[in-house]
Amino acid sequence: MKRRRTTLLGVTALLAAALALPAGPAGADEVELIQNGTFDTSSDPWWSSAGVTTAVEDGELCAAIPGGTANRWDAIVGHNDLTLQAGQTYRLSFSATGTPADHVVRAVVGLAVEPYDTYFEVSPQLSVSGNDYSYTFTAPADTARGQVAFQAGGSADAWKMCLDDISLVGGVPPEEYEPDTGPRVRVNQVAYLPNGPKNATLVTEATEALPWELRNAAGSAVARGRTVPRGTDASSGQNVHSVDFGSYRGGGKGFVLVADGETSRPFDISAEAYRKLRLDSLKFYYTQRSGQEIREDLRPGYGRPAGHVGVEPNQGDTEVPCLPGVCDYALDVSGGWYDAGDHGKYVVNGGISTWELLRTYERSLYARTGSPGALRDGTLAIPESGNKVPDVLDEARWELEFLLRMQVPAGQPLAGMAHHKIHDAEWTGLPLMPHLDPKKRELHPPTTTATLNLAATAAQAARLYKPYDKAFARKALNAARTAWRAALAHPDILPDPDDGIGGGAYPDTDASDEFYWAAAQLYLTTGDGEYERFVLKSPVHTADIWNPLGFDWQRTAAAGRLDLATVPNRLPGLRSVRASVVQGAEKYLTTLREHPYGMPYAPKDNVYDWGSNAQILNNAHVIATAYDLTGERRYRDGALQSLDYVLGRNALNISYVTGYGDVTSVNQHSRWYARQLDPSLPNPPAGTLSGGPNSSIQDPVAQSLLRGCTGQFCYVDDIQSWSTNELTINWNAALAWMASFAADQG
Ligand code: 9MR
Repeated sequence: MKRRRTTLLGVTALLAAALALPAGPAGADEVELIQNGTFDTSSDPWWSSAGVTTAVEDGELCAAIPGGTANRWDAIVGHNDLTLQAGQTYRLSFSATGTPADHVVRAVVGLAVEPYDTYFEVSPQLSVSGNDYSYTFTAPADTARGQVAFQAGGSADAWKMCLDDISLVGGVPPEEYEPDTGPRVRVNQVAYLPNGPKNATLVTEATEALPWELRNAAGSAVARGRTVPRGTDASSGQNVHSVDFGSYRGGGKGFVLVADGETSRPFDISAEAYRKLRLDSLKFYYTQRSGQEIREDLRPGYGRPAGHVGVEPNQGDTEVPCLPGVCDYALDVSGGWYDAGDHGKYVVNGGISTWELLRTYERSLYARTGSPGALRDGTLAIPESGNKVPDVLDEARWELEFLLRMQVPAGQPLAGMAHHKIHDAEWTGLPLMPHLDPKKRELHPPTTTATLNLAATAAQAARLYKPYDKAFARKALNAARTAWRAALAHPDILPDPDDGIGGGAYPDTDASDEFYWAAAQLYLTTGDGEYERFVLKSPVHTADIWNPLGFDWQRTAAAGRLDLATVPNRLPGLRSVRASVVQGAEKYLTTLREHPYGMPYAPKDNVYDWGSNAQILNNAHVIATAYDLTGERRYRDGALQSLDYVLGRNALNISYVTGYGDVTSVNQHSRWYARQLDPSLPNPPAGTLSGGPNSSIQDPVAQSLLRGCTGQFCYVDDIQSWSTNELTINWNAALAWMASFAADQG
């Protein structure tokens, strides 16, 4: 041990509050697991990986890290044979220096043996003068083969890392995580529309109405009123009041709302931000593209080489075999969008994402407030801009071409079906740029649900691309019809819920909603009696599909119903189809009115779903569609008000859209927007939605910080919290549709 004066950096800002808490109950049961973390005379039992030389220097363990390695785990200093207990809380602490400065070390506690599970990890950037680091986590499993490892590879140049006072203590009290939620007046931190609803929430102990004041950028009060006490909000556990300042019709930037001695974060009253968000939320897709270089001139700060085109170390998506025993051909399944923060590409999920983007475009053609020009050629700064095709269609086509490639070729068993997904044979760590992913890529078995996702979106594409590319429209329609017939012939080949190694499973136990969706799209495009009869006979057609959670990649009936209600067609009983959408909207409006945070989401038992932000936006989408159908203002206002929640009017006082609001999500789980792990990488681009609160907290970071969390609080903006803070193509599609709707109301 060397004596040094350092600052305790703690776990980054997010745990700062916890560190300020008094020490736990006497620490009597605390047990040190590390043998020799002080390096007074020797480095035993620490080991280092090949290429790393270590020496004890001045009471520290110093390691010469070679340059020119690709991954963090290419240069390791570690300690094995640790026994960890599931559910037990541990504190990992150490001090470290890095010379030259700014190199990153990935400190991992996990399994020392296959499958090398990570129980906890953190990646601080080291300084020359050194810092002390301390973190608390809860072990998710029992093992006697645990390990602490400091992974220091992945740097072009050689550097030196010195470690000291390494400690792993068991039996510590669990972390008390207290998020910094800022001022108690909660507003949409981005913008309210001048002619739209304006609502806010005040968190307070007060039970009687309080005065509020709206102030403009100059600090003058421009409106006043009184709050409405709402009691305890179940979704947050807080006592709250609501504020309605909708009677104010002025506009401008930099307003604040003041109540109970607190001043909200600033916001605009303007439609401008929504016109920008409409485009940014759609621009998100270009940077998710696989199989193509991302051009720095089109996305400054986000340029990168093409991923998975067969250039080493990638194995490429141009000739991908099936999992052993599934098929004996290989397919070119290059292109498409990466699903999320991983490098997988899934037909189920690619489907709903493509549908919602195409519906954003189709709404612009038919809705009373639609503005087709807003999505015209040249709006999204993509390589196809300038080809006279609306950019949103060019972007969606990138995915559609991939979906078509996933179809089983004629002459093969299950011809016409679609493979469920293609992804790595094993999960990879973070960060990892797409072009550096070395893992084997594999096609997974065809499923009925994937096949119907293909049928639905290819049929929808056939009508929308016809004016621009007749040959592509024909090709898409043929593929859709083929897929439809294949699905009818194999109606119950459902995805294996356990097929989740190296990629998501996207399981589903019921394909009747996918059948309905595909039949509806085929009918809307062709008018054929076969599809019409199927739609009319399907029990899904008349079922109440408007459940509290809303629609998503697994619950796709709405993707049929909403289009039947809004895309011109002559289906018998069309009136009741439209009426059913309005009934759904009424349900969600009732939820919204009863909710002190003004959102159309109140899941059963307050269990927030994985990706709750998108569920909320999709419920708002249903309300907005009721406005498109009826022109009634309450639906328009309800849909707009729902956006407030996602943009800051929430218990955490955070905007879940990067770049939109004063305090926003920026560390969404992604292998390439991994700035939190590697400062040379960017955060996600502006207009990226985070999944948001998820009561089931499946990842270790959420499990160590959020155990026992209430609804809205089940979220942390940490890159390793993949169950609360990922980005995905389907969630951004929900944002894009709603942003486009809002922009049209300006
Ligand atoms: O969004 C998906 C969520 O609804 C599921 O509950 C979860 C577990 O199956 O998977 C989510 O999807 C992930 C997918 O499996 C892999 N890519 C990232 C997706 C977002 O987290």
